[in-house]
Amino acid sequence: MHRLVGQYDSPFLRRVAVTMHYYGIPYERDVLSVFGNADQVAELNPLIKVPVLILPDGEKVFDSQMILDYLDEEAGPEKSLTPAKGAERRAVLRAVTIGWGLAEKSVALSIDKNMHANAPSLQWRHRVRLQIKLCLEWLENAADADGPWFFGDKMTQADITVAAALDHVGFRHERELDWDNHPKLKAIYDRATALDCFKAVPLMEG
Ligand SMILES: N[C@@H](CCC(=O)N[C@@H](CS)C(=O)NCC(=O)O)C(=O)O
Repeated sequence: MHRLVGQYDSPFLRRVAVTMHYYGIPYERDVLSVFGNADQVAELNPLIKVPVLILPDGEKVFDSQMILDYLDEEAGPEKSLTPAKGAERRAVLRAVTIGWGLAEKSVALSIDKNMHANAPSLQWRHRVRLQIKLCLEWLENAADADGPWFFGDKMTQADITVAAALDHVGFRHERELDWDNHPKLKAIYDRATALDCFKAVPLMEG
């Protein structure tokens, strides 16, 4: 059995978990916190980050992008949410990179609010907020005008990654996300989070 290490409040872990449900790859979870259980996480990943996926033979795969690469291979080319090659692959990975980066900035802002509440760097926070804003604008502009998914008729990893990132921004930094300015993203978010694979992985601490 695969073991997925981390908490469901991580947008990185969630995009992995949603993808595993979508591909029908079962897993058990080790609910470790990167702060509360830092020593245990460090034994699995020297970066002290989650998610970590432990394969049935004990191999450890970390960084969500590398885990998704492994899962795509397991799912096979017919079912893979990431096209195998060429311009189509690059387009999906480009959108995934911005969605993944949006998640990174959203998590960074949360950590900053928690750890530096008494001594915030306003200059740094301003920069992260700008990065979040620009990523949201980029994604809104890049999404297919007619939908229903980011790249039209076929759901891809872009939809899952972007929806997981939007969930985190909306949950942790509500005022950074004005849905009225992002109608295409709102439609993709609503459609993605209504899927069974998403509902199986609720955003929660733990
Ligand atoms: N690039 C990594 C980012 C993972 C990441 O930053 N996870 C957060 C939890 S949401 C974490 O472990 N943070 C601890 C830290 O950065 O020290 C990935 O995509 O897996």
